[in-house]
Amino acid sequence: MRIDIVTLFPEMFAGPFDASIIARAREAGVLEIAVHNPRDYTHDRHHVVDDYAYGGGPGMVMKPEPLFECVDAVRAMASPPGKVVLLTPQGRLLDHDIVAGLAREERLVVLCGHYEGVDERVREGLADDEISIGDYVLSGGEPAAIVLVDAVARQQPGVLGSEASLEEESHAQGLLEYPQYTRPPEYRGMAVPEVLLSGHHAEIAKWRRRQSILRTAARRPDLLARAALTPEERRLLDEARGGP
Ligand code: 6GU
Repeated sequence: MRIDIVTLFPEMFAGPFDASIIARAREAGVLEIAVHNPRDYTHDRHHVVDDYAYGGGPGMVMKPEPLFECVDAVRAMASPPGKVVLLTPQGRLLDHDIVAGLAREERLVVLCGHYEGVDERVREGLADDEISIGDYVLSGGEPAAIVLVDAVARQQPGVLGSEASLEEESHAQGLLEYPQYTRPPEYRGMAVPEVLLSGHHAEIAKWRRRQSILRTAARRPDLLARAALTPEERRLLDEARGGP
């Protein structure tokens, strides 16, 4: 998969893309990342990328021409042209299903918004999709692009140790992760649950599944509506809630 990032701050990506999972995906050849600056696609002496808002008001707006010209040039650098994703707090909220969908694309072009926003014609005539990473405002789309690239990179085949770990992961199942422990068996008076030390794999799997369900009910009840639970697991939940 190839991801092209269009940003006024290419330097923000140097660290994050050279470590951990993203670096591993790039080294494995399953992910190619290129970063581009729309400022390089201006034609005036001062390389102006923003301007005052028509109608007045505080803050600057990203001009359409550098973004359109940059994206045109970037799309011509490789094929397929790729879906253009605008990162904006007005986008649809990123979740596992959106990540899984984007991860199946052969190519993405990711636009990082800045200043008070981008000229509306960028949404209208350039963006195929608009995504937000949460209900708070970032200074720009760059941290969101790093989040998106990380989430998409770990879905690429061969990036995680085993393919099984992807399906087991939190959110892939619509549930939160079960509690994890490593050595020592007791630390500062806190003991590892006995079942995990028992070596009974079926019992361990049962305990983990139960913990996932109870933890999701306690912390993220909104997720449970969509989780695939057996009738028995639904009963466990009702019991935990003090229901029938
Ligand atoms: Cl994608 N961009 C900005 N600027 N703020 C955000 C965001 C994106 N997602 C959440 N807040």
